[in-house]
Amino acid sequence: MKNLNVGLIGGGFMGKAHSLAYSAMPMFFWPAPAMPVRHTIAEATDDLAAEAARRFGFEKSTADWRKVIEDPQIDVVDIATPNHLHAEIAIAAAQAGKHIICEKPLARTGEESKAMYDAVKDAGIVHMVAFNYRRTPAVALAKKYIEEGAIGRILNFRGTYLQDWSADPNSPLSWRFQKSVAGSGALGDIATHVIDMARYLVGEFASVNSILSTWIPDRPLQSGGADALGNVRGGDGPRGEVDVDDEVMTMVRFANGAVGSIEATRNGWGRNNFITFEIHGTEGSIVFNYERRDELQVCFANDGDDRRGFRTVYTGPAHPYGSGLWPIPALGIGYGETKIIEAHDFFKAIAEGTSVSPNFADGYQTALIDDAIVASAEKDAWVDVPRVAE
Ligand code: NAI
Ligand code: SOE
Repeated sequence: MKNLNVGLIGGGFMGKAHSLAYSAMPMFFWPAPAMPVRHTIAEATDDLAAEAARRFGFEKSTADWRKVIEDPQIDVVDIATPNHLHAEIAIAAAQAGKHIICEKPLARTGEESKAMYDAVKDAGIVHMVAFNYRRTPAVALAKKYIEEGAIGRILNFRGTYLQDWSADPNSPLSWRFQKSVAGSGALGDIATHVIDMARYLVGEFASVNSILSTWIPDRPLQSGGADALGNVRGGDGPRGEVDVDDEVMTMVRFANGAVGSIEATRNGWGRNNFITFEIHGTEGSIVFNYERRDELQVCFANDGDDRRGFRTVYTGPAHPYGSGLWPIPALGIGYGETKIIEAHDFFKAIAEGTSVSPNFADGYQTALIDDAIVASAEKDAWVDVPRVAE
């Protein structure tokens, strides 16, 4: 079992989640495909980097992410910074021959995403984009049922991602509200997770017809780079313009003939991490709600007329990733577990010299869908989605 040295760039929310995954992955999945070694962490300043190294268990720290890329001892570069840095770091890491896991959205635009995809293809390294929600066991179980034909041909996908952490106008103007940093708002930040699951479960998007809305046009300026996700409030000080969307709604035509809708907002009071989908097929239906993520609701048309209805399957050892997780269904799958599974599958691909999904091709395809949604909202019309060339 090989040791692989990780250089993690960004020690915020995702720095924490990824560090936890590297330490816990071998405890869940044993024998591990390879042992992640928390080698170097990069942060925006020396102090932040040193603190992050101590907190997250890294041997070394730096305020210059380029040092991570240049270090011949680093095998894996993990990009957990705000979105505007993803492309520059990933392209440099690919050119240095490092395996890369990059947080979502892959980049701010389709154009940036293409440059990243081209760089990893040329480098021949293992690459992954961190759409971790498809690794929730219940979502992977939905995929298994669909592939087995349990709900027949898919007719319709209805997906949501609803949150309320920025519904307060005094929630600050963090990097997530700045187009130059984030690229887009709820679209790139959260709708992309549902787009990823829709591609995973239903298939490629053919065209979209969309509405983007910005409900809160300005917010209090904040000091410091990290986004506290609404857990601090600005005061009466200066405010700055929000130049991204707060909400996205889109209708979807899938290439296989299915239709669908996706809605995402960060202004839905009372909603926290309300990622849901309902899928109707010719032979049954599947419903998932991340806020009850141990559960998958299923209804099969061939159940007798007198017993047809939704029933609940609690994921456990009999289901995807079950052998590595907890021994009894409904003990509780958490956000951390999705990241542990993600780390496992990424390290397995590196150890076996294979590829993993979702990868930069998937991240680029999702960015092309995002671009089409923006164009559709601007034109108030259906827009075709181009496909990433193989
Ligand atoms: P955050 O704001 O909590 O943390 C970002 C960190 O990056 C901050 O600590 C900041 O100081 C650091 N940073 C900024 N410039 C840097 C530089 N030049 N070098 C090194 N570090 C630098 O942000 P968060 O929530 O961790 O988001 C990071 C990325 O992860 C984003 O792309 C976001 O979209 C994605 N994300 C994905 C999630 C998922 O469920 N897959 C959940 C949350 C975020
Ligand atoms: C904020 O909307 C956020 O942290 C997103 O950036 C993540 O991708 C999502 O999983 C949780 O919410």
